[in-house]
Amino acid sequence: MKAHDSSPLTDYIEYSPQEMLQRSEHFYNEIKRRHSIRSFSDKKVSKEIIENCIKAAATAPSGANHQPWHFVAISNDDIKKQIREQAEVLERSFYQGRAGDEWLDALKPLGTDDNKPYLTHAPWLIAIFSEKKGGIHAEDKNTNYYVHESVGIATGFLINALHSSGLVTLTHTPKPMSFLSKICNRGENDRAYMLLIVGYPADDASVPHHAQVKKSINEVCTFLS
Ligand code: IYR
Repeated sequence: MKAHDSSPLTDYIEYSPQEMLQRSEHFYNEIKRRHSIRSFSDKKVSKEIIENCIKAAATAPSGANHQPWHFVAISNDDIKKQIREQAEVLERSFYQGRAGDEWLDALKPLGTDDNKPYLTHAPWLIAIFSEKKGGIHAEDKNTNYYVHESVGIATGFLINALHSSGLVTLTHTPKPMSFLSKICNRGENDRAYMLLIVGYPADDASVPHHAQVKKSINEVCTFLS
């Protein structure tokens, strides 16, 4: 490698192969309990928990370490109401024809429709934005690289952090999402990537059977050994 400033890796922990196997099994068992939830309780969640999860998300790898993301964490009732109203307008046109028959058929087993009560019931909405220009310092305006991949990885970290904290989430992508930039006061450089709904499940929360069908390891993975 070419000369560059660095410091020794001091926080790596090497586990024995046996412990590694146990940890990998444990992680799998934990993450497979994550489900997309569409019925939320209005029970409050502290800002500190959300902040820690966003701090975890923001450790994700990114193109040239530019960290091309911004998170807007919303617990304000008026703002949640605005988001719900505007999202439901878009969802109505989606379900009334814009989606097309094939897409609507694919969604039938999930039971979704244009009503999005969780947008006002859940204690937190986290709007995730990707940034076209940026850099390692927040004020930089250089080109960002692999923006979609980077923000996708950070979003995965965030979902995992929230799940590990004991919360449930829903990934929501009303289309087009530009209304979120306006409500959240994000400028031209930011593009809404996803809206995460975060909180406790309602007592009657359920998981569609369709969402429980997971492909087997042989279907999703090929080992070339
Ligand atoms: N955004 C719509 C539709 C929707 C689309 C997909 I692809 C899903 O996996 C689930 C829903 C909605 O939220 O209802």
